Amino acid sequence: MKTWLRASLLSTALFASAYVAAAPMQAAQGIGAIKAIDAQATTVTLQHEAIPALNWPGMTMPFNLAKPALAKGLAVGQKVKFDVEMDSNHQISITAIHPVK
Ligand SMILES: [Cu+2]
Repeated sequence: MKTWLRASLLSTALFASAYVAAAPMQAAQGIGAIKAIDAQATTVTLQHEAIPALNWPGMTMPFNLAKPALAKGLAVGQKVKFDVEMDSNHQISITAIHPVK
């Protein structure tokens, strides 16, 4: 009984760590247009094109900025290229964003 319990706990732990390993941070690149930048520069709203790496269609949505400094030099109406990261909790943030012609 004791051995069975230990084996069972061990396999549960192995399963849990395998699950975490199977859901690593996902990174992807996108292209979009800036629709809004909030006053604290914590989010930008982008009308983005499809992002196949994340299985996303094109849409307009707000993104968290990894840090407010990323909003420096950005303005509503600009076309931008951006990097997003999705962590294991499916929290998405922009880690880089630059205007493009
Ligand atoms: Cu989206």
